[in-house]
Amino acid sequence: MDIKTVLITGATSGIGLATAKLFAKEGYRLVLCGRRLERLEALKDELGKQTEVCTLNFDVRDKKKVMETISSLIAPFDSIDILINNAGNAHGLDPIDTGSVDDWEAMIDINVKGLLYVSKAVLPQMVSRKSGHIINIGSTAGKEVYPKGNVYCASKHAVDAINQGMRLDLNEYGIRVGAVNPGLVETEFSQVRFKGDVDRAETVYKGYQPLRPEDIADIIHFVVTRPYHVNIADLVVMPTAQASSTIVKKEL
Ligand code: NDP
Ligand code: 8X3
Repeated sequence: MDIKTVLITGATSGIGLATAKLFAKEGYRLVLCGRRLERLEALKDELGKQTEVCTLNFDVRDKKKVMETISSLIAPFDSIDILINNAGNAHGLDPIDTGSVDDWEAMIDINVKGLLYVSKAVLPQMVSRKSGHIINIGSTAGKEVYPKGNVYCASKHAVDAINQGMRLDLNEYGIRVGAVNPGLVETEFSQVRFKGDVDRAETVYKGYQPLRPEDIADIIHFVVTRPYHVNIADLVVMPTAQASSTIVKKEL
């Protein structure tokens, strides 16, 4: 059987981690990326018992390192069939007039520019093979703007536009491009957004059943296992308790 190679950014936590675990169980060859080296090493030990695993340690903001690291991949990891552009976070939840410029820059540099750097590093091989699959992890925040979401929502609207642009420009090469846009998923996302304030982060997911990262991993797996003529172009998924970014039925 032809073993497919999947590169996942942000594999050290949350959605990326759950996706790495599911894909390892399903026998995919994995290239797992993140900044936290100790987590990457632990993952390689754990998932390496199930499949071939290679880890890449870089900050997606570091353009040079992204390019060098991905181009240094050797066989059998050097031919990426599926790219999951997942790395990203929100930083802060503040009105536009008081928001931190550092937070704004982090979100634009990571969620938008980082996604572009990784894609730029992987795309030439997909184009020359005339096959491949890119899954961009967007968000409901890329579909609607909510109060104090300003720049995070802007970064995810950019991902939405990049997803559409990639699909248009890569159409002639037969490359599949699609986005998965989740609503509220309980991961380390809110801990990062609130700079380590675990209590505040927990309140985001209290009083209802949020999505679990495994729910998104299942969906990503469904997306990649469709026959090649089927491209799930843009998928939005929310917890049943969530109707929009601001309407969540909570029982507190
Ligand atoms: P987590 O905080 O649990 O995971 C974020 C992942 O991104 C980590 O593995 C982290 O790894 C990686 N990452 C963050 N910054 C960088 C960086 N500068 N360079 C490299 N890797 C980085 O959050 P989620 O799993 O929830 O988030 C994953 C994606 O899903 C994000 O794009 C997020 O916007 C999106 N999303 C999340 C939702 C949610 O409610 N949780 C809903 C909708 C979309 P490390 O720190 O080791 O580098
Ligand atoms: C994460 C979901 O609603 O916190 O993208 O922006 S939300």
